[in-house]
Amino acid sequence: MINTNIKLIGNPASPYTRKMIAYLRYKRIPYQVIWGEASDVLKSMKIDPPKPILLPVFLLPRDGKITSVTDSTPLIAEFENSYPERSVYPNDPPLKFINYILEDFGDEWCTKFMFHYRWYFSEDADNAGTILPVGIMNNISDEELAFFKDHFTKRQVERLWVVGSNDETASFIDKSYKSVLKILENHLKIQPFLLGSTPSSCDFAVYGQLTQLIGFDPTPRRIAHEIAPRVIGWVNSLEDGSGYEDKENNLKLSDLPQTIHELFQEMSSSYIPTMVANKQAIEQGKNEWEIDLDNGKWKQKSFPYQAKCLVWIKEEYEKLDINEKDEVLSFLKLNNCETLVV
Ligand SMILES: N[C@@H](CCC(=O)N[C@@H](CS)C(=O)NCC(=O)O)C(=O)O
Repeated sequence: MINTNIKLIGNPASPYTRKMIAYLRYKRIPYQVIWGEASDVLKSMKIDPPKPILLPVFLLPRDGKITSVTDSTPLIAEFENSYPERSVYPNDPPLKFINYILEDFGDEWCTKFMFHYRWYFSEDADNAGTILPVGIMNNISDEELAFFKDHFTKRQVERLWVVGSNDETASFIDKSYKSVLKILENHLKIQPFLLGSTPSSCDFAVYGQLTQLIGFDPTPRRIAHEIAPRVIGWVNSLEDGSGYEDKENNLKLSDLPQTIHELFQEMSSSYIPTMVANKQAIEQGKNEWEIDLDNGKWKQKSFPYQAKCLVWIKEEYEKLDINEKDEVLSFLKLNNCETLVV
């Protein structure tokens, strides 16, 4: 039998790996996960690594040859083309655009919660340092584990400032995490997924980060248990949505409940100003930047990838017709988010 399963290399503690596995399961696309250190796995398969090597790494045919590729959002877009059944995109173009923003919010802002809580407090860093190495190679000796724990922990703690987690931003990140959880908790009282009664790609993005925050790292897990039980239920079941009914998402942007407006209001004081400031810093050739936010200062290293995310958001916006743009712009303006597209 010819094996046509899609292969990916990942780590259970990688939020983007979890995003993509949950997506593939929901879509009922056959796949095989290779748990491992991507560079070693690729070397053993004689496949050139992607640049940079980020998780998960997919092995997909390109120009007739199996090639390593990364980046979850465009990969979902590619799979949606090849596997149109059980679409994770809303049919209404303005809502599809809102989904695109929320997917990016999950990938680029919620990941700051994840990285911060994983490595900022010693209890969490100790947990991650121990479990990360055994997550992909559990038959290592105590000495090897001690070596990898030390190596991983040092490397990641040193990189905290890259995502903007530091003593000045810690309480801002904590407030934003709690606020997002409370909004999602209220939202899930009204509908089962972010954009209606069927999962969209943004569900999988936010889900991916939350698998870690509520299932792996002790501090954010405790917080979620205190304030957001429905969010925990949502994450646990979205892990395998293969049995969810086939339903098209025919919701319109104008049907969105107040809770999604609240989520955008939260984003207007966190995700959006930091994405915009980061892009400006990149354009001005600055290596790092800082801005004043409502609840404190934000400081981080300039991140070229996130500047590109903003360009892609604008490209998606440009695909809308004039009436659709108007509708989206009124929604964004209502929630102070228009700087994302203007
Ligand atoms: N935009 C990428 C981000 C993937 C990503 O950042 N993956 C992390 C792990 S979850 C990674 O591989 N980081 C490399 C490192 O920490 O060295 C996506 O959506 O797939």
